[in-house]
Amino acid sequence: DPVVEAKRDAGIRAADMVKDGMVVGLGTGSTVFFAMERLGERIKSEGLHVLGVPTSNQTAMRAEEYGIPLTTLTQHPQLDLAIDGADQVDPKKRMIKGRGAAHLREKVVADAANQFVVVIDAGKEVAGLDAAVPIEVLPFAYGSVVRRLRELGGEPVMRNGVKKDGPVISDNGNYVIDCAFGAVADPAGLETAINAIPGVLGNGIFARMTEKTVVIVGGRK
Ligand code: DER
Repeated sequence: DPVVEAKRDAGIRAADMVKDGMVVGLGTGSTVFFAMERLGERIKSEGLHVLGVPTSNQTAMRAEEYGIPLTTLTQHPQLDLAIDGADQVDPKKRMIKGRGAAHLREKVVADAANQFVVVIDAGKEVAGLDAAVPIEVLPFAYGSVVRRLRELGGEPVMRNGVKKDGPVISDNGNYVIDCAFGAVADPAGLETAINAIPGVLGNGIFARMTEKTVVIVGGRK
């Protein structure tokens, strides 16, 4: 499958940017897992010394499988780089993330990193961001947040489980809303406006870290 091969290529290239002794943010999703697999191989074959800060329970479990030692932001409040995937990336390296409902910790880890390495296949590249925005919401605040999102011009939809009835519960114990706004004309402005709503813990627009972002498109040098 050419998409899988592109994801693998991007992941390997990102993992090969890691230098001995680095502390690395580990994102969530199928593409970054290829980077983690490669890191595990490098630990075994080269004796690479690296520590990872995981952005989800799933990533923490994968890191254990691959033999990547883990640490925390308390131990390492600043990271050398973070490797993560994305759902949409525009020409200015602004992104929408959160398909995996891990975007709250992902943004914390990306913020803590000196460099943000995003690994994608070409299908994620868009001229303009227009995907529904994943938003992590305090369950207590669900009703009022829905109202505020509508006032912002959004169409909020609760993210329900597939193999679980009722709402998806994030690793942080919160709900996730997918909110469509159509074409997002001002990603940074919308990112801030959504986060200003009381009860919103975070959202999947990543528009404020483009300076330190490197995008690796699998299959393209
Ligand atoms: O949920 C997330 O933020 C993931 O990083 C997602 O955006 C990318 O997942 P993928 O690499 O499996 O497409």
